[in-house]
Amino acid sequence: MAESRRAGTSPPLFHSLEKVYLGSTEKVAPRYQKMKETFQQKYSCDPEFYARAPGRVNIIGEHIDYCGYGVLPMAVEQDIVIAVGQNDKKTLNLSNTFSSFHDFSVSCEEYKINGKEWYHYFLCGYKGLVDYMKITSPIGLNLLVDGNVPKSAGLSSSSALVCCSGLATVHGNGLELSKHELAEVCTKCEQYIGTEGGGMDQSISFLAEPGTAKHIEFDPIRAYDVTLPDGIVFVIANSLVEMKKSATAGTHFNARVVECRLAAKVLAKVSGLDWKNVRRLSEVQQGKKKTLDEMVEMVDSVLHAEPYTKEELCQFFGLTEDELISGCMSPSTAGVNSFKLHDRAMHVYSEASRVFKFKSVCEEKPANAIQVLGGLMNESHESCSKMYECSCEELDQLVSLCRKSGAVGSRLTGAGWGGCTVSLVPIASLNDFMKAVRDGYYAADPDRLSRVSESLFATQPGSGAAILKLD
Ligand code: A2G
Repeated sequence: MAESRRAGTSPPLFHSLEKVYLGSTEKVAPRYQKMKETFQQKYSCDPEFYARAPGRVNIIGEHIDYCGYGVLPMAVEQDIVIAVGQNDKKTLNLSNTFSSFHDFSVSCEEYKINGKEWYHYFLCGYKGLVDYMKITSPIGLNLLVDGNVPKSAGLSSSSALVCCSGLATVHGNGLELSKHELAEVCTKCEQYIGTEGGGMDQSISFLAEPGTAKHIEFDPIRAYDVTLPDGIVFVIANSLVEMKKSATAGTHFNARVVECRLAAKVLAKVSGLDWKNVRRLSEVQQGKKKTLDEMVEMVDSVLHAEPYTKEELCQFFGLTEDELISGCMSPSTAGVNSFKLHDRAMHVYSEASRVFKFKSVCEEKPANAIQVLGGLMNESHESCSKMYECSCEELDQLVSLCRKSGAVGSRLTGAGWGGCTVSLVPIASLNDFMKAVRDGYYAADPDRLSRVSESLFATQPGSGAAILKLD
């Protein structure tokens, strides 16, 4: 098993454009030049450095990172870049190259994270790192943000901004931190904005390396190279249904986190474990020393398929409703009263098992590797759609069109409820595939068609976050 690097020996942070963009600088150099000019116009000086952090596509392992299980993503080329300079006014001056994201200035010592505007994601990363690094007298920063990760599309644009902000904050204050530590801190600080996700997005944004997907495990974060088979390519197709994780967190994302937590506690109590301290489904597996297949059987025998109510759970645990809410739920989910514990736990244990199978097929390379990998991706989608209920009509439609158009496997990627699909496509059928998906999904609607070039594209594993200093 090829382990990339363990905590403490992270991939390097300082890079040249050539290394970050795999030699294709002609395409990206004008972007940086333009940022430099805009920065000069705004702040009357040159940026001192650029921080960049990529988005990601998750190949397999959905909604299991926050349950303690490993995932298998890769970085995409699309990223957030921040041009950074210091100021002596103790202010954070934030500007965005997209005019719809308005400028924002605040004291670098007194600010609030209490909204969902774009700069609050910057502030999450800023606060997380200032606190972690114990920076008592932060330096004022002038910042210009530019991003090309599609928004609300499941490619992790918001985490890329949080990670990029964390990196800009550390380096802008003249400090350094390993990529592993940056990933750990950025994972935690995203909770300032109210989502209770796991660490997948932040880990891959920092630890990605070109040419390899990563198997990422948590507590502590570890990243292992996964070499994908030759002769295939991953194609991303955006359904163009926007998934607003922050806006719908109460009903969708955070509710799933709570259902998984409650399922873990029920399984732990039935198994005689210390259920009050158990919070994740992986802890039940470890506590009982069972395989994932045995956990799937346990879910079937212990949890009923009908949704649980708060009343039933209170009775089962011997808790009052207030105790249940404060101990197991979260402010945004306090009003939820239907918990599909069986289906959510079934998804998590079976998906965790698919990640291990996917990884071992990549390592062992059997003759039918591509078919097996595609099959695992298809099973993952079915489980996301039916057991986890995080798909939507358009995603299901797109996945089935992708399969009919030559993909060996296709699934939603990221949180779901909209956003993108990822498909495994043999290189030999790539052109036919692209044409069939374009005609079948995008050409039917003028709005979709106008966005097809940024919505349907083949991707390869890109590089992780970096600091760039350009002449
Ligand atoms: O959904 C989101 O992208 C989560 N990220 C990520 O951790 C993972 O749970 C994913 C579903 O697999 C954040 O909450 C930042």
